[in-house]
Amino acid sequence: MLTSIRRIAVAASAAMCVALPGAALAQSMTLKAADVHPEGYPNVVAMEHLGQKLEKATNGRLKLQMYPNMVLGGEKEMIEQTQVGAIQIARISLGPLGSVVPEVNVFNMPFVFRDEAHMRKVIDGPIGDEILDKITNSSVKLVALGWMDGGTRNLYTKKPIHDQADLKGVKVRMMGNPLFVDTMNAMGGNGISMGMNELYSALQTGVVDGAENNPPTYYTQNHYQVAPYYNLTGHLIIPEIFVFSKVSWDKLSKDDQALIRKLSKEASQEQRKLWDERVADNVAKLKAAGVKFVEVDKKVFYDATAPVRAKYGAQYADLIKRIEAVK
Ligand code: BDP
Repeated sequence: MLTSIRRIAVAASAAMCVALPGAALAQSMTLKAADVHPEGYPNVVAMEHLGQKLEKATNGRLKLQMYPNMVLGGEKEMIEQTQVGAIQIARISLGPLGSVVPEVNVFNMPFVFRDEAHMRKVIDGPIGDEILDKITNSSVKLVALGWMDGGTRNLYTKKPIHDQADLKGVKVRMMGNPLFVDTMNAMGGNGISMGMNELYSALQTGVVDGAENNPPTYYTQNHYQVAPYYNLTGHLIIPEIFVFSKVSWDKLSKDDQALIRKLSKEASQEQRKLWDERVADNVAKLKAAGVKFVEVDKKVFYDATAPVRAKYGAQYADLIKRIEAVK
């Protein structure tokens, strides 16, 4: 008897939840998602799949419209548009985000991760969650939803590079964040900060002599055609992230927010799988196209960038110890 009364009470309160607050807050929305990468790139594919699942789960009430290939600008512009709610989801590198949320710069420091496996362990664990929360709890009006893989960034130029002396006078494009300009200057070159949307023509016209990125970006953006030496400096291993506009997030019901969070986890996992496949494929294509992969003694650049870690790392000393302790 008691049990059945309890059951009725539970059922009634559950029904009310659906009928009252849930229904009242159920928003219809088409989420604009932006990425600098083109269709078919792992990050773009994973985000499109998130959108398809979201549309299905909400019977079309929430949809996602993808704006790939820098059509909404570089990442600086994307961040700004997301902050004001003109874009709902921006998939960006943590690099430019570090200029607006300095707390995340700990991951943007040269050689902060031993290798990609180390980076993955860190972002998958409590430290990764803490950094996401730092973004969400900061004043920048962004909700950090999840990580994506960005592999290892290597230096590409018109001539082989082995040490600081080889980089003398070489202008290298870096992502928009003073930390990266300092990093390149410490490595021996001249760091020049610019968005990826300006880079191809800058390489062609000689405004810069080279840049640095992971194999899929280097290949996909055709930069290897202009700068065919891929020097394995491995100086930066920067995770990527996707963030939601806080202005738009606050318009969603708790249930919709929870659904988007769940699908975000799945998107991160899917991207990682696609990423590994893409790296292998694009490295093979770069080799077939005649790109020279130059072996570099990383220690040379690790030592050269010590002053950058000293300058930026002091404020994250404890966190850096915890990152190093992740095995
Ligand atoms: C790529 C990242 C992208 C950045 C780009 C860059 O995926 O988010 O915008 O590097 O260098 O690896 O700007």
